[in-house]
Amino acid sequence: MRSTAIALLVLGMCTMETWSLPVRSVSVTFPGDVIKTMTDVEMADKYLKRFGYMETLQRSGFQSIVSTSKALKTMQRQMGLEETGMLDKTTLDTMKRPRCGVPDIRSYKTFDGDLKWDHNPITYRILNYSPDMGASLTDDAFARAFKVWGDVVPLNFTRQYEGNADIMISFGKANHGDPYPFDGKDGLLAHAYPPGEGIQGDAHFDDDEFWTLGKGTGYSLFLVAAHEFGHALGLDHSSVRDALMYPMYSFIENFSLHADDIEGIQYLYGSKTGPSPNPPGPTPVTTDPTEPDTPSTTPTPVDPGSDVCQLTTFDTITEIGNVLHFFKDGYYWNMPNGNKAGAKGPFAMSERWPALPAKIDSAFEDMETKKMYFFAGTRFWVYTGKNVLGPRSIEKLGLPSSVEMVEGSVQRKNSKVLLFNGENYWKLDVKTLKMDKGYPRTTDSVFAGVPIDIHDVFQHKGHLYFCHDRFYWRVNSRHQVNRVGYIKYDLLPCSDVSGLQN
Ligand SMILES: [Ca+2]
Ligand SMILES: [Ca+2]
Ligand SMILES: [Zn+2]
Ligand SMILES: [Zn+2]
Repeated sequence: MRSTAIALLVLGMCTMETWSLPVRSVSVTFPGDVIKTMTDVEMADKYLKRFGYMETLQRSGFQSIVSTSKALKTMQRQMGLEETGMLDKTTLDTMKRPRCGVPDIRSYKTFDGDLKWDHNPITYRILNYSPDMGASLTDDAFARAFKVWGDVVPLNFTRQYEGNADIMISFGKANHGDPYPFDGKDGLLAHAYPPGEGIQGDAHFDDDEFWTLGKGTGYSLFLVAAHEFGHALGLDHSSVRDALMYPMYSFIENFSLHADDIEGIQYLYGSKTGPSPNPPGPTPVTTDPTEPDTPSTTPTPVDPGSDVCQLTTFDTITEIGNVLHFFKDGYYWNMPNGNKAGAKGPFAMSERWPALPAKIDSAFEDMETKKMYFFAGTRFWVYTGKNVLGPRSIEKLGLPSSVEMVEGSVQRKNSKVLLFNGENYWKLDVKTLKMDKGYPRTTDSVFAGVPIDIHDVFQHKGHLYFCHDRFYWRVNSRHQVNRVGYIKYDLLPCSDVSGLQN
């Protein structure tokens, strides 16, 4: 019975392929290119067939108009739009939004029996990684995505590092080894197969997308994975707009499952019983600023004997002599490039820079003069070797009195230093200590995609790094975010995986 269902399912999904046979004189090369040359009607036709709203049989004339209108109404109902049966603007716009590649209407739905896993724990394996996110951040996103479901049903998920797992997770572009190619940037983001043997249960992510934590630019790997794992556990798309299983992507910062998702998964697997009755509530998401900038009123002194990997955030990070330095509560560590043994330290700041307070907000080294600039609150200090100037008020640099701290300072070319505060940044000429005209500018208008609530900015190996909570957003020379990751696991050689949940 099960194998029949799977065979039919595969058949049903394969029909998706028929539309891409050259119906007209459209040459199928890259799906993204095809879309550009298609008219809206053709695009809609393709969409309705691809996502299961319309048979792929070619009809003509009146019959075709009737079936298209009916399919449009079904699609509009599914998406929570007004059921006009017409290809209106709202419907077209909805069709153009990024979404999951799994059809909304599946042809095997009429068969008895639900596709679900008959064993527990369910195993998964991560076959490869996207270049956009650090491996540990990716591992963490997938683990959290499984936990979303594991919190409400009696299922456990075990990661496997080799061999065949129930849910094989991979990133791929365009043709990636199954009959449902991805389509370049945007459009289809990912797809997953319902439970079963072989490719069933597997989840594929389009590696032409930019995968991130979802704040700012890119798609949240966690949210898309949580949705796809819903399919991998046997769920279909929901027509409830706020449900995780709604087919369209939208970013939610404080994610929690919708009652519709919980009802769906508990219908398949029952509700969670036992000693820890986790009420369906907000699932902790590490993109939350769970550790907002600790103000200096509550300093947490670091035990000098302690390991840098026990820390989650730093007061500031900066390169001194091309070596990254990590500052926290009066101590600092440095991380020589390629030092496998780990960070050196902690060293007491008071020995090297005795004039400084324990908690600094920002620092940079002037590349030309090798002077060190430190910022704490509204004051700054300049160290030339052992000699110190300051503290002086940051207002002297031309910052308005409303600026209470410099959260990030980074030197660029020609003695120009960018000073960051809140959503803004200024450009300082470090030779004249005068501010350039035309500032402040809003940070995200220039560095698109970095979060607005950054608490540190530094430069490392030619890239800018914007920090928020434990994470960094790396920006290339064209001001584009090209990687997101954990500071601890990418810039420090920490490997304590348990720390991921802290
Ligand atoms: Ca599988
Ligand atoms: Ca895509
Ligand atoms: Zn989906
Ligand atoms: Zn695939």
